[in-house]
Amino acid sequence: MSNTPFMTLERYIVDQERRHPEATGELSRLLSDLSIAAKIIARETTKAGLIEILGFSGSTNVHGESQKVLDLYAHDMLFKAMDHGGHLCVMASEEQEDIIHIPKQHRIGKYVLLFDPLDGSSNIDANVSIGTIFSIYTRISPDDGPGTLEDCLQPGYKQIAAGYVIYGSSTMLVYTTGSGVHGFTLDPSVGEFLLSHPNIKTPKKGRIYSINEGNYKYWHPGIKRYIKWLQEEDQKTSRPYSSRYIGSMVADIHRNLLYGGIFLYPGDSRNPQGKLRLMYECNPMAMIIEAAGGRASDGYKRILDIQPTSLHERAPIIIGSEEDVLMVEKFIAEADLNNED
Ligand code: AHM
Ligand code: MG
Repeated sequence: MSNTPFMTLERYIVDQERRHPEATGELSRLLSDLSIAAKIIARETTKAGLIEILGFSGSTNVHGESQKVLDLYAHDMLFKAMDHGGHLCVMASEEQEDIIHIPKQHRIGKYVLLFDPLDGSSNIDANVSIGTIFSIYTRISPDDGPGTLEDCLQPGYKQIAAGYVIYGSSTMLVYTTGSGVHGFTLDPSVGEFLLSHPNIKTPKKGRIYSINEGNYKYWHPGIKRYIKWLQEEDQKTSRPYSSRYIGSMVADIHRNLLYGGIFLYPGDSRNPQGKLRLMYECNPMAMIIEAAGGRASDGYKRILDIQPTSLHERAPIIIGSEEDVLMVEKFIAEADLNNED
């Protein structure tokens, strides 16, 4: 018999709350609502390959079209699961340009929810893992009115919780409220998330690097030199590293969280701010990785310290095992010092 306690996500959340008598239970209910949306999205993503066969989309059978349907489905599902709980004052989604207000008929709460409903969705047709990412803040606007853009534009260090759901060979929900990162695996037969990865700690140093090497030509010289350095042989520093790149941020970072390693989506000469969105992708992942003992930076400063100025802004990101991220920062600083290009 295994020693792992039988712990559903619901029970875990309630237990955590009991340890903090000052907690009102609102955040717990919010997380619980999120987990329901995650279960429904998981159910739909596992049916993705059947869309054409069963005609679920009701429209064309073009591959790109069915991915878009699922993206929007996930966005709608999260909105519908979260709009009426009374915990939120405003939401924002990678799929929608403006902030999302809570419908007038529902109670307004003190929390702010930002989410990327289906990250890595270009991978759906190839049956590759994708994910939902979420980020939670406490509102800063007066609590007698609707939430505002300013509530959404808070720096990442102000997040009070963050997490992701990975839809892979199994569905997992991983979240943190700042102390400890906890992973729950969905048992599809009973429809419950069960604690499978308590208190995840990421190794201080890994042996895996994840980056889109097709962009090599456009990288900063420090990144170029760092990646070449990783490929050299040196037993003392466990080089060469292995290269693993799925092209699905949640999946790449989830693997590196468990095994150790580094994920990079740097800025480059074509896209100085990189590709990934600060509010929906970089900040929540940075909070999780830091809570697991790792590090997340844009090459110069901590991701969580960036002051956002717009909802959909992008940021370069270097994230993972602490020693590996520090090493990239060192390569970048050296290249800048020597004026390399
Ligand atoms: P998306 O939000 O449109 O799905 O794009 C984000 C995804 C990330 O999951 C992944 O890390 C990245 O795009 C991959 O980009 P690229 O194909 O340029 O390597
Ligand atoms: Mg995304």
